[in-house]
Amino acid sequence: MVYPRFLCKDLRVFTKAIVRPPAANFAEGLTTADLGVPNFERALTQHEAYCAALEQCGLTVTRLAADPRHPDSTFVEDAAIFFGALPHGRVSALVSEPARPLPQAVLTRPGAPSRRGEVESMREVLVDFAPSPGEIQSPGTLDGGDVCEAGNHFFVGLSERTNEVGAQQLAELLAQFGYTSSFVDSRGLSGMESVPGALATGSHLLHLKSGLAFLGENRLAVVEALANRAEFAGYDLILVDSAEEYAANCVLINDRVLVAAGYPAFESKLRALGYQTIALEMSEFQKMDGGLSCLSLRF
Ligand code: CIR
Repeated sequence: MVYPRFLCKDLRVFTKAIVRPPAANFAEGLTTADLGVPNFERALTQHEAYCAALEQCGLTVTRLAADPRHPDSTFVEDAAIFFGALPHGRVSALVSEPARPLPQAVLTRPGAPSRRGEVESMREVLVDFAPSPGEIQSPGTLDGGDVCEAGNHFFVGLSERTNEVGAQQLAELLAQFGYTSSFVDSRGLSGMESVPGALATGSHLLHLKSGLAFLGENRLAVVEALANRAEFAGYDLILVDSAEEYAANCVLINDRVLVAAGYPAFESKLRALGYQTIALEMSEFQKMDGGLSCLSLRF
């Protein structure tokens, strides 16, 4: 039997997403990008288009209230991680068992002190979705942007935001649910060029998922700086051209892939492989070092 792409055994089926629109003081968040000050109205418009795309992918979207106490709080992905409750076997679960298990979640401990308060707001939100979340504890730090689910394996980036203690705590929590993990040290990467499509950070990856995305079917989109890592041996790599590095942060949701608009070579590669893409304008979030994945929690 041939299953549609979104029922492939290494893929999760997503039904919900949590987002938080940017607050009016969004430009006061952290950034290393030298791309100018974001325009708030344009950011709201881009965020609304992003939510519409999630709905187009079949997700029910919960929109939280904007939170001006935390200017980076629109990047909800960094405050929590969601994963399935069971080791996968998702196809058989879907085909034969209509009842779906509750999602599991972990509250993170963001590496940037200015973002730690976002977790307390997220704790209140999770009550409705994953009532007993695990939690990263001090001295561990971990940002959701460093956590890349690839079927029943997780790649966890060691970055300026995520330390070994936090990564190890997450690996232990995930192992309780049958997932394996490996760590990918993305600190000190260099060689990325300062061209418009290069990562906003210019010379380094803020998070692992700034340069890596899992696209199901054993495929990873990767920037050149990560392409030769032993951790990714055995995967089919879709290389993101150096002029289009920002596009690596794409998001597979059921049978579609959200991609940043303006990166035609990468989008063409995906389409040639049979993916249906939805291109979204991200300019205002890119100015704050944000990418597509960080604007939502999907489960
Ligand atoms: C920060 O520096 O924390 C935010 N301005 C951007 C976070 C982007 N998050 C992500 O890529 N997961």
